[in-house]
Amino acid sequence: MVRYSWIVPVLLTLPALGCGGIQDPNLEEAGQQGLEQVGEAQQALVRSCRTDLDCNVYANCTCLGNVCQGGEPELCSAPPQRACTTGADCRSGCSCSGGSCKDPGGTYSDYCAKPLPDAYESDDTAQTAEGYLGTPQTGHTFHEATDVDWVLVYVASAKLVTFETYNIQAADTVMKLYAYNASTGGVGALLATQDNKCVFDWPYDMNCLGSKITYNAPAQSAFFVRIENKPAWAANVYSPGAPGYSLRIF
Ligand SMILES: [Ca+2]
Ligand SMILES: [Ca+2]
Ligand SMILES: [Ca+2]
Repeated sequence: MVRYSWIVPVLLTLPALGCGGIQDPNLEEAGQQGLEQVGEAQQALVRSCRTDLDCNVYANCTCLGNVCQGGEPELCSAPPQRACTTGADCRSGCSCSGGSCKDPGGTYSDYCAKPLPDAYESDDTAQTAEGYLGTPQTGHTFHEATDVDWVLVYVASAKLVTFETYNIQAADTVMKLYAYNASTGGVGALLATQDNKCVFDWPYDMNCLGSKITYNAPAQSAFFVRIENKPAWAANVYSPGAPGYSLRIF
């Protein structure tokens, strides 16, 4: 009996391990479950990427092997917080607090981190297309990964018309040109589709990822132009500058 007298004091000094604790009948199983939970949590923290811009650049995270890495997982998995000075800098339903856009509960959210829609939104359908008024439309953005932009243009006299996206900012536009159906007021035939206006090869010029269509337009005709961002990744809609382009029709 004497030789086991040290056991009780040692047990009393161990930290409490919670319900079950050291008496858990199946420690191995419990440990495995804990490991899986940690794995799931880590998996949820991984943010996939194609470029550094898809990662939280404010936390010095970079895109390595299509995963944001380089700092704390919690930081590199999160999009950068959207900086603001007033609530007007934030999305609807978000507020400006401590210099960044937060949700109504005062915490970070993906939605609040995204940039505001551009001045032409909402223009996601032909029915809500923005009219082209004769001067270039600058400052278009893809504020959401799913954003598409529709523009309606009227051509008074017959001419060879050029439809072009330019000033490409981290975007890769694809343009579709549709006839305007005068009898329905909606979308007519698809006339042309164009991705890159020049070969995107060394020396790399982002503007080659813009699109350009030329079309012989008859007098008093109208056209819908649909522009989308080719990358299907959520990507750099979170970046300080959303993917962007300008549109000119001449
Ligand atoms: Ca847009
Ligand atoms: Ca849009
Ligand atoms: Ca393109």
